[in-house]
Amino acid sequence: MTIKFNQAQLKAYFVCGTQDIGAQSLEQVVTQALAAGITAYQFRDKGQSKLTQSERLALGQRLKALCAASGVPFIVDDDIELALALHADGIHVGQKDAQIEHVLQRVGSTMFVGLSCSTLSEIEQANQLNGLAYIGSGPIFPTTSKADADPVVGLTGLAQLVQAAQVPIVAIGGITVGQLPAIAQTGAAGAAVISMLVRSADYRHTVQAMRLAGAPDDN
Ligand code: TZP
Ligand code: MG
Repeated sequence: MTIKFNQAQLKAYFVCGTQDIGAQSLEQVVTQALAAGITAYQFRDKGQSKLTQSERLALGQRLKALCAASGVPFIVDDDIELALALHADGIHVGQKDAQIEHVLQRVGSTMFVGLSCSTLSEIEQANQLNGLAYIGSGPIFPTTSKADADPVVGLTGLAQLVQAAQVPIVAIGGITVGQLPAIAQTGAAGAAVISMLVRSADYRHTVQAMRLAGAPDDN
């Protein structure tokens, strides 16, 4: 059974692939993140990943099962075929990835769809789409986790994107615990992070800070 989208899932959105964690096990990292209370997990295995497609499929199956056991949506970055093979709950696509209209048409009835938008014109185009669940906007601050990241959006820029968008926005890129209140102030539904969590010495404390930022959720 797939997990349906709701906005509270954007509160503590963890993005991670093997390229982000050195020699650690991704299953162990995701297990810890789930135990700490993340509200969504995105399997983004790309860039410096050393996995073959069949290894990615096998690992993805195990990660999907871990998420399902915690009732947390499992979202695949970018790869429609992988998302379908894994019966993912959601797929996230960037502006440079597959055509969003095509993605919505192909998988929109079986999983929820998120799209990256970092400019007002991208938001305006996204507002024309039918069935988009959420938008990911960033990088809000400089990031070392994405080589081809767009120019920094900043907090003022984020607030403008949130104002313009017709679906909830999750902020991403260079977010630290200290910035969570300012992110929430923009009206963003939550934060999506790589480094803040994988470099944290205390996952529970970090995830709690994400969940407590902004309006209270119902968890
Ligand atoms: N998209 C925009 S910035 C980014 C992605 C995937 C990387 C976010 O990683 P970090 O470590 O939280 O800055
Ligand atoms: Mg992408």
